[in-house]
Amino acid sequence: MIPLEVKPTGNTEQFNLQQYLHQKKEKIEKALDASLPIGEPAKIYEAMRYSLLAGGKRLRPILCLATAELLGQTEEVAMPTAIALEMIHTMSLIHDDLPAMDNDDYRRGRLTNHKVYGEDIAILAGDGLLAYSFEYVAKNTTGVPPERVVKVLAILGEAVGAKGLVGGQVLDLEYEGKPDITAEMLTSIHRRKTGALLEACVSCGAVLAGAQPEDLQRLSGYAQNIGLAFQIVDDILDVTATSEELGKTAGKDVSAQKATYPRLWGVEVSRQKARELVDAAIQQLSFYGEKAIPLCAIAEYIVSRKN
Ligand code: GRG
Repeated sequence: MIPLEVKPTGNTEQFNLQQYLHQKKEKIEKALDASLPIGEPAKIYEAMRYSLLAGGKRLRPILCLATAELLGQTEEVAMPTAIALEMIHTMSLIHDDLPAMDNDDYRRGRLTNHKVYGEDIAILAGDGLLAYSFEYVAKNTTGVPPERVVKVLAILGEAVGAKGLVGGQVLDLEYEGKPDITAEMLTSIHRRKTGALLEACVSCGAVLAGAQPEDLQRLSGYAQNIGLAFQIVDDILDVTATSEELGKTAGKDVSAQKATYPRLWGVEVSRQKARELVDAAIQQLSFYGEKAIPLCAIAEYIVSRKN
C-alpha cells in the first residue's frame, strides 16, 4: 500500500494506488482482449493482438476512466474510448520501433512487432489498430448524447495527426543527432509526441462525462503537466534503469544521440522539474477536493514509477 498525502484537500487518508491501478488494469485487459477477436486474414489480427495484449502500464486508458469517474460518469460509458486510446498508443509504439524510426528490437519485454511479423505486417498492424480505434469508439459508445462521441473522435484525430503524435515524431526525427537543442524545442516536441495523447485521455474522459469548459481547462492543465513530467521521467529511466526493468533497450537515447532532459539539465535537476510539474498538476485539481484523489495519485505515480 502506497501512503499518499494528497495536497489539495490536505487529506492524509491512505489511498491504495497499487490496488486501484491493479483493478483498473484487470478490467482494461479483459476489455482489450474482447475488443479484437481473430478475423480474416488471421495474420494481421494476430499481429495487432500481439502488441495490443503485450501488457504495459495501461496508463492512458486508466487516465480516461479516472477522469470520467471524477466528473460522475461511469466506467462502462468511458471504456470503449479508453480501449481506443490504448489501441492508438500501441499503434504509435509499433511504428516508433520500426527500422525507419527508432529501430528497436524489444518492447514491453518481448520482441517488437516487426521482429516477429516483418516490417510490412507491422506497418499494417499499426494502421489496422489506428483505424479500428475510431470504429470502436463510434460503434461501442452508448449512454451519452452522440455529440459527445463526435467530440471524442475529433479529440482523438487531433491528438494523432500532424498537430500531435505525427508532428512530434517528425520533429523528433529532425533533431536526432542534434542533441544540443534548447529546452523549449525539446518541450515542444514532447508536448506533441507524448503529451498530446495523454491530454486526449483526460479530455475524452471529461467530454464523455459532459464536462463544462472550466472543467476542461483545469483538466487540460493537469494533463499537460503530467504529460511533460511523464516524458522527463522516461528520459531519466532511459539512463538509470536496466533493459530488464524497462522491457525495452535501455540507454537508447544516448546511443541514438537524442536530445533528452537529463542531457540538458542532468538527472537531479530533471527529477526536480518533474516533481514541480506533478505538484502543479495536483494543484490544478484542488477544486475537486477528495474526488480528485485517484488523478492526484496517478500524477504521483508518474514521478515514482520504475518503468
Ligand atoms: C502513424 C499516425 C501515426 C502516428 C505515429 C511513431 C509516432 C507517430 C509517434 C511516436 C509516439 C511515441 C511512441 C511516443 C513515446 C511515448 C512514450 C513515452 C511511450 C511509452 O509509454 P509507456 O511507458 O508504455 O506508458 P507502456 O508500454 O507502459 O504502455
